Amino acid sequence: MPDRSLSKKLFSKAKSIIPGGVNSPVRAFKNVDGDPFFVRRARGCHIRDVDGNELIDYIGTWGPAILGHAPQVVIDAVTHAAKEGVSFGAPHPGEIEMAQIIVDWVPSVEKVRMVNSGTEATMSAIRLARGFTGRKQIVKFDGCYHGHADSLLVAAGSGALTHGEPDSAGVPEEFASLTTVLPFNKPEALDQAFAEDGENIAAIIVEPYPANAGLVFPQDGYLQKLRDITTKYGALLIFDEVMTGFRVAKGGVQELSGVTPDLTALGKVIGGGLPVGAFGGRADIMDYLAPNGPVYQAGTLSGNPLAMAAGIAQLREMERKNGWEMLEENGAQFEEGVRDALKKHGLDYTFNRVGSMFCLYFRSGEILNVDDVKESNFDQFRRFFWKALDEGVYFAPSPYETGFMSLAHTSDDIDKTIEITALALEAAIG
Ligand code: KE4
Repeated sequence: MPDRSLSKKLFSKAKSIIPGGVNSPVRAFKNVDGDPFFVRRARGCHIRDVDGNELIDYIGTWGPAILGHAPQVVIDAVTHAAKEGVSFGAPHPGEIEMAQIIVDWVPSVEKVRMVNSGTEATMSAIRLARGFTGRKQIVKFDGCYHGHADSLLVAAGSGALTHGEPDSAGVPEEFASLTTVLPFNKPEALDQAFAEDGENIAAIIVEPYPANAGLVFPQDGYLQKLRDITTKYGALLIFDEVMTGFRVAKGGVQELSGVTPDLTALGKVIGGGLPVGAFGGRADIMDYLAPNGPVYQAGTLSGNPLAMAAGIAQLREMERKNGWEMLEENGAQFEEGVRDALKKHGLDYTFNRVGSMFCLYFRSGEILNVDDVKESNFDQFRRFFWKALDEGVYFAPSPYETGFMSLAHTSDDIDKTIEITALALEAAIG
């Protein structure tokens, strides 16, 4: 059993001055009934905690570390940029270079605005959609997470298609009622919602591959259905590609699926680990944003030179190495090993993967949406998580999260992970 005594001491201190001891809830390990470790250092695919325990990391700071932690190209770029200044609050060339990459790589994006988080990106995209269409209602899907803006912290209403109810204290029901929450992968629910309310719907926002309920895939034709029904009713389609953007493909899910949204929210990978988000799309919609148009949106640190330098360095390195091919190779090696381990234990559990994103569900059968995820065996998941961690592999501390691989995961790291995954499965099933 690894020594985590210093982490425990730090966590106790942290809890006295930081709510829950963390700056983001998922880090508190509540979903696995334990205390988090504290990180001393992260390089490549490895994390070292403050007690000196080495871990192979499959979270990658929730997606940004696509090259691995602290890649040299990012360190060099940030170091160089910092010598010129760390924040200007004024336009600088790095913003144009970043915008050009996004416009060139992401099919839907003709113009883009930088922000400082995925939440800001989706929140701003929603406001822009409402401003552009003059409509109020937003449609989202149960199990999809788009950050913590009030309009998006909304749970499915009591009735199947009633307007949403707050999913957090502090969100007024008046706000929540302007968000309709539907089940994902249920086209009939879409038809009914739009038949009843279509002329009031400003936009659908969707994670095209929902990755906050594990990793869920749209059934054939479902994304096209979202595209068709929003076009038919004059609503906008917003893809939240904060997780999938630049990861599942150079141009994200919209490149893989051929379905082009009107707006796209981005984040994580484009910051190289520094705080960044972005939202972009059709020029005629984006030009509704201040200072051109009537929809206000702003940010002191938006387009920050260090964050731009980090993101540009990371994206250019992915392009130079054709990183997406390598991520697919890594992912395929890992998937083969996990499926072998499952077979050895006589388990037909569902393992979903796209490129370097994956989720092992502790249940069998197709996962269509979050209702299916709720049928998983969470006790087995928790035993699996802790045994893997004790043996040196850090998987997501929640059954509702997706795992991430990076270019820094070597074949040996993956083989070692597969051995540990087999041990963790043994512990899971007892
Ligand atoms: P941030 O505001 O956390 O940068 O991004 C919000 C967001 C938006 N859209 C999607 C699809 C997301 O997955 C996220 C945030 N992802 C979570 C992990 N599932 C971040 C981890 C955390 O909350 O600490």
